[in-house]
Amino acid sequence: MPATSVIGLQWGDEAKGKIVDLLTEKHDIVIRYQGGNNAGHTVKFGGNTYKLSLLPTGILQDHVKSVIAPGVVISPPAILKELDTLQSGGIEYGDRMMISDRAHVICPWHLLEEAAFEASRGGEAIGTTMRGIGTCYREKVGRFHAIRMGDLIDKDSFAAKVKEIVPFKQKVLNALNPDGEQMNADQIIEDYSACADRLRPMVADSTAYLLDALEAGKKLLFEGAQGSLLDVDHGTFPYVTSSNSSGCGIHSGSGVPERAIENMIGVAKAYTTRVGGGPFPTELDNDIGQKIRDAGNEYGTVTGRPRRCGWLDTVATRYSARISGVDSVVIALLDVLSGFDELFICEAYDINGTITRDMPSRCEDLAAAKPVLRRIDGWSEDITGIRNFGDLPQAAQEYVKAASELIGRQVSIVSVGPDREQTIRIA
Ligand code: 2SA
Ligand code: MG
Repeated sequence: MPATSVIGLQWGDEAKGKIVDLLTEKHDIVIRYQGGNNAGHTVKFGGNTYKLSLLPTGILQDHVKSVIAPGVVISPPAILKELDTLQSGGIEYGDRMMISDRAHVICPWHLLEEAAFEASRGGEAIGTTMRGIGTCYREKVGRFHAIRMGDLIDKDSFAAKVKEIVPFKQKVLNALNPDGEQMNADQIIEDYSACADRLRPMVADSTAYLLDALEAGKKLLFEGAQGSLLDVDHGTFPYVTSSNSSGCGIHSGSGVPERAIENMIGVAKAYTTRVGGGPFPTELDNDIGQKIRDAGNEYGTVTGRPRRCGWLDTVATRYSARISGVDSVVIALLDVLSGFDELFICEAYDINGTITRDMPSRCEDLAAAKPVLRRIDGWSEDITGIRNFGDLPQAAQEYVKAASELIGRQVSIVSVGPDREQTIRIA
């Protein structure tokens, strides 16, 4: 089995980090291929909690090489801060970190522009993480004023680019906000060049490396960030992130052919969360939603924002599983649903009187969608210590079976807590 991939089937935060960490043991290389430090992965083991943002989860295990592929956008100060935090927590990364020279660089103007754009949208704001993700990707796709890691580590070329870009960007920013921050090109060159000096040994042609590794029989693990419904092409546009966060982004973001992936694993929470704006048909803006938020500690890993919570939506997760060709599904955080009298799973949408199981393409239609709900008995037992599917309360087993049937995929793992051991494998 040359390559495995783990992707989120919802709007992110599906507990992909835990699943990637579990699978890492049997892999040689873990790859991030899209997104940037907007992602937040929490991994717990050995009594420690590690919060990762831009770094692949593989960085936590000694035998693994971690690769940041061309499709990722990189903030040099943020990646160094993350590496330093890990090192002070006892994780030695040494030469286990590789960053593609093709990956694009997030620069200070990207953050300033994003703040101005989001403010100008008022109530229609996307609710981004404000990390300059979308504005950096816009430059890449626009092929104008873009800087890649290969440019960053070339001192003269980088300085020349910054000197050209900063006055141009300042004019745009001043037009948007005359009282806004004034950038200092020399300071940016100095700060980023200091970062470049530390990052240079890690920057390489990751595409050639991965293709060679594949031919040599190494085992690759692709780690998705955010969730499929935030995919810029297939998600709930415009309330999405700016990369292909479904399985569709693996090939374009890494340069590794799609056919190398033999196992596509989709991760879904037993309920749904969303952070940021945009329609959310099964949202529970009430005490039940609050109870889920409290039990699941549903707050953004990066921004600390409370996540919106709701019932499991299998119109959305089925769609995600189909577009990415998911082989099996992980149902995560099932333990959070203990203690409810009854539970509901959305099996279809009622959009202005039309019942559908297909995901609408327009946000206006998704906003109008009323969930058609299937009622399932709840259970009261604490299930965090259970390790066999048959030992789960009957109602919890029924819940997982209903989810599997409605998503249309077999469930291979049920997660009942954040620790590695709190995992139920289903053959
Ligand atoms: P952006 O910053 O341009 O990617 O924001 C666009 C939308 O994508 C959402 N988004 C996320 N949703 C869930 N989790 C994410 N990562 C962090 C986490 C988020 C946090 O793990 O908790 O800490 O707030 C993530 N990253 C981006 C974002 O909310 C916008 O809706
Ligand atoms: Mg997260």
